[in-house]
Amino acid sequence: MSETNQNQTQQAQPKRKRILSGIQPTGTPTLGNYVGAVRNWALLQKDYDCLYMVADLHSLTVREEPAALRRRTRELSALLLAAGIDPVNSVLFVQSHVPSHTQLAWVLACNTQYGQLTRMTQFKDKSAKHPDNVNGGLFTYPVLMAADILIYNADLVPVGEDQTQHLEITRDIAQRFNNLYGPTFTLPDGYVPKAGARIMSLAEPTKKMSKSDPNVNSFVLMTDDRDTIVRKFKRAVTDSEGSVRYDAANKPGVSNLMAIYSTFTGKSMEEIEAEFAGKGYGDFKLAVAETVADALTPIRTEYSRILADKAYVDGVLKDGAARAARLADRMVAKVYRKIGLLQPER
Ligand code: AQP
Repeated sequence: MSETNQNQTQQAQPKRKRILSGIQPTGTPTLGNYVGAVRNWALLQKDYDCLYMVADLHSLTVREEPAALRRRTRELSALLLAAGIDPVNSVLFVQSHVPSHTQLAWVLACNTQYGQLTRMTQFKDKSAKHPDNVNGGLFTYPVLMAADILIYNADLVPVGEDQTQHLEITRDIAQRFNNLYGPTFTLPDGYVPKAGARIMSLAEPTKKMSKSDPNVNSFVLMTDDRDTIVRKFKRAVTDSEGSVRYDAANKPGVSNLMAIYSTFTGKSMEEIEAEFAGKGYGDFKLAVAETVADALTPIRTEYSRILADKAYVDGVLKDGAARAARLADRMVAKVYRKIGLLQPER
């Protein structure tokens, strides 16, 4: 192909939209994190420019043991690589390795109203959950999240229901800033993945499955082995009716297991009901457990291999931070200029 033709082909390709998403190193990711986030992250790489962040600064809103936080940050990075995040085509980085996030967060905090932050339901929920540590970071968390997104001019942010309010405040902050200082930030949209059921706790199926839940039987970890997965599903809370039937309001336990099974098999609820008609919960739970174990086992094997190569993981994170910082630093310089901070001599 001639150079002119090649240039024309390149120009004809529409610019790919940019996605930013993060996960906190507050524990080993669960089946919920996998279905709701990580699995989709791997799939999105085909169609979008993706930046994926281990949100270590966000995790500080809850008290963390320093050595555990450090270890989990590397483990989580290795797990994301094992689950298919491609560090060449996507940017995988640790939030605190790109200091511009906190620089922008301060500027945005000065452009965010106290009243708006007090309306965040997650702040109210998390304050109730940790009444002994209702810290300022918990309150201003949405501002840091806004900075994470706006600093890259992300077009799309994959969000669960619990994060839609934070995306709204991000858009508000961006809009207000743009009105005051001229067009600066892209207003991001939420991205609802095609497959992304909300996975509930196996012990209390009206509560979402969470990696920081103190009850180890409430979750399946992405790194659990087959025996552990089977044992946890066998213990999953169901009901006394004994029939596999989807009814989220009255049979939350069974319905959650059906949602998990459906996610991995692609079967509809009707097909699952037909498959297990006349069978007990024992058979059903075993089938769900085996299906989940089949999906997670290759990731677990790859995870052990990658984690053993500490230099590789750290190298990926170093490269990711440098690539993210190139974009982020440019945005912070632009914002500083716009708001009137005197630029230092370079
Ligand atoms: N149960 C879930 N079902 C579906 N998706 C879920 N996510 C979390 N739990 C479920 C999605 O995982 C992504 C990363 O989450 P996070 O680590 O940033 O924080 P989180 O949502 O608070 O997740 P956890 O596991 O509940 O963490 P802790 O226990 O620390 O609070 C998000 O995209 C989230 O939607």
